[in-house]
Formats: sequence, C-alpha cells, structure tokens
Amino acid sequence: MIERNLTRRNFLKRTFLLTAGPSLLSGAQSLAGSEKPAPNFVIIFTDDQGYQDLGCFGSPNIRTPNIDRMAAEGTMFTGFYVPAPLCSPSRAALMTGCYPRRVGLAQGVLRPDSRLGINPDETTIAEMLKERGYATGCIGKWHIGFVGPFRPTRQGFDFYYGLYHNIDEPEAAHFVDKGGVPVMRNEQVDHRPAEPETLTELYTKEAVDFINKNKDQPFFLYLAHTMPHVPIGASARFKGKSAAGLYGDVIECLDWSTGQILNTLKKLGLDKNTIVIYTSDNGPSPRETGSALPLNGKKHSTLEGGMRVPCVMWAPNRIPAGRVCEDIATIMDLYPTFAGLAGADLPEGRIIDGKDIYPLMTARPGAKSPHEAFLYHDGRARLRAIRVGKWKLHLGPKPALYDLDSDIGETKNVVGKHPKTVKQLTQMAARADRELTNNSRPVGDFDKIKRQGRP
Ligand SMILES: [Ca+2]
Repeated sequence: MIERNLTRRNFLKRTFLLTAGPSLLSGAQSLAGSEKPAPNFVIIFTDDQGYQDLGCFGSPNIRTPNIDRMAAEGTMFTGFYVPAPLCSPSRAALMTGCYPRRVGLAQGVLRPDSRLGINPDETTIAEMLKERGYATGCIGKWHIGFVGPFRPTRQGFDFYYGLYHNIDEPEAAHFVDKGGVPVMRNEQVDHRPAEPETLTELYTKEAVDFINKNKDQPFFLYLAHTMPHVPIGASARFKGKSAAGLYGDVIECLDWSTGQILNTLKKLGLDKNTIVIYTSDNGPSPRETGSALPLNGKKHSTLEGGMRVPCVMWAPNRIPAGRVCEDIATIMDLYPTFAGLAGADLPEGRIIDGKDIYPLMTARPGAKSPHEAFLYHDGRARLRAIRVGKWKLHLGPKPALYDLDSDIGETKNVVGKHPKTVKQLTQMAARADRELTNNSRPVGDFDKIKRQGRP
C-alpha cells in the first residue's frame, strides 16, 4: 500500500514536472481528487487468434488455464470487435481510437517497402499516455509504418522490441539477401532472422523486464504477439504438447506468457492497479486451424468470425470477477477509456470513433454499450455491414439481415421479414459511409512529409 501511495505521489510529481499547460493541469487535479490513482495498462494483442481459441471461450482442445483464471478473476467481453478483419487496419484503430478509414489506413496490410504509416498529426494512445507521465513500451509486431516518423519509437513508445511487420512469404521475400527478417530493439537490429518458435518467449522476457523496470511509475505496455500468425512455431517446451496440433501448442505458449505477465504484476503488488486486456487483432487465418466457432467466417471476412474476437479484461480492484459482458465494445474504445483514466484530454478538432467503456468494464449500474452502431469494413476500406443492437445487416445488392441474439452464426437470413429494420439500417449505413468519406483524415505519407520538409 505504501509503495503504491509513493508511486502515486511520484506520478503526480512527474506529471506536474513534465507537463505544463492548463488542460493537463486540470487533468492531474482531477486525478488527485479521485479515489484511485491512474492505473497501469497492459494490452496483450495476439495476431489472428479465433473467437473460440481460449478455454474460457469454449475451445474443446486448447488448454489456457492462465487466461481462464484471468477471466474468472475478471470479465469476458463476448461482443468485442476490431473494425477490420486484418492486421494493419486493426492496429491503426487501436493506436488512434478511430475507424481505420478515418485515419487513411483501411487498405490492406503494409508490406516492408511501404512508405505509409499513422500520420504524425494523429495523437497515438502511446503519445497520449506518455504526455501524462507514463512509461510506454511496445513489444511485438508493429505493422503500421516502418520508415522515419512511423516507427513505434517515433509514435509515442519509449521502448520497442520486436518485428516491424509479418514474417510470412510476401514480407520475408524482402529480406532473403539480408539475412532474414530482423528482430528490432528500438531502431537497431537485435538479431536476425526472426524465428517463429522463439518469438513468444523472447517477447515475454522483454515484457516482464519492462514491467520490473517501470514498477515505480505508471506504465503502458502494448504486447503485440506475432503468434499465431503464419508461419507459426512453438518453443521446445510447448511443441507437441497440446491436443490441438501446432496451433494449439502456440496458443498454450501464449497462455503461459500471459501467466508470466499476471504473476509479475501480482509479485510486484501491481495487480490492484493495473488493467490487463487480452484480445486478438482479427479472426483466425484460413491457413491455420484456429476456430471462430460458433461464429461464421474467418480472417478477411466481415462475417462475425473475421471481426468479433475473444476478449478478457482483468483488474482485480476495478473490474468485477467472473462476469460476462455481451454488449458491443471495440478495440477503438480503449483510447478514450484510457484517456479518461489517465486524466488526458482527447485531441481537439478531430473525431475519435471509440467511446469510453469504463462504465461497461466496471459494471456500473445501468451501463450499456455506448455504440449506436458498429460498422464492418472489409480489407479494401469498403463498408460491408452494420450492426445496431441485435441486428446485423450485410449491405450490397443482395442484403442479408441476421438477428445475432438468436443466430450468432449468421445462418438464417431474415431480410424479407423485417423491411422496416432493413430500411433503417440501410439508411444509417449510408449516412455513416458519407460521414466517414467527408471526415476522414490523410494517412501518413513519408514522401509527402519529406517534400514538405518535415522531420
Ligand atoms: Ca492479424
């Protein structure tokens, strides 16, 4: 307790010393007046993990005792979405709190020769928290910009360790004559080639080190695992151990890793003031054996299985234990939610699509999803479906309507039975589509930035 009080005092001191300006000051004051100090944040973001690929989400053959315990001590979100069924856009949404289209990053994934990234004009979630005195670390796969101002170390992270992008064929091809895809430490090559079977354990070691190093101040750790994205690999300790083949071994290693993080927090007495969120960047790859059941569709699809992901939130002093929240929540919501908890103001003069879901996370009486609608875009930035409450309408020349409360697998198209709902959702989608077109902001373009003479 004494340690945490000291920590809080240090935090406020840091905040006052490091930041100036009336808006930030008022944030710090509101923190000083609140009951709880600003929490630490840990986001564990896996890559292409299916909705069913955790014990607590119903996997029949993958054992995840650590994450199951995390769910028993915390809350499972069963209506949790990423706004894109693939890697780069999903990550852009986490970093900016916006639909990928809003920030110009909804088109496909970035390959190693890409000159694009998050526009430096955006305030990333890491920049926001850094300004509030947080130590910020990104460990794992970045995948949203590799040159100049787009690197994680220029987007608000004090520390980076991991892979800038994927290691599957189209990306590894860029590095065949260079010794393979490099594992980066900050902006230097740590070693190469990156080997899939080593990555989860390497990332875990760095993550535990980061927590230990920053235990006396608020921190934000973004642990973006490369697994279980293809090509998958498990270390000797896990290979051949699960009942679900290599994919199962890989998930069981991710579960072990999550246990290491939670145990470290407990050992340091940080469990009472750290929010840990475990989720995936999109549905399971059709090239692997992951499962999105009972959902239909996989990665790349705007069916539920492509974009509804497993999610567990844990913070023993804040988030109720053993609860399931079915409300619509999204990865974009972490941005304004963390801002509220850290006493940060949202950036002015720009739309942030995410909503504060802290009332949902903490089961405040009467709390419900703050989203009137959720929009499903495909990997080519096209709006393909909309969800309002229990209704999901797939758009296009042959629209399809599903009642997700009774038909989560999207198997019974009831478009003919509910013409009013179809009309209402069609109009809402058209309005949202226009709004996004009119109010989207430019992607970060390295060549344009250079032409403008900006750093
Ligand atoms: Ca992915």
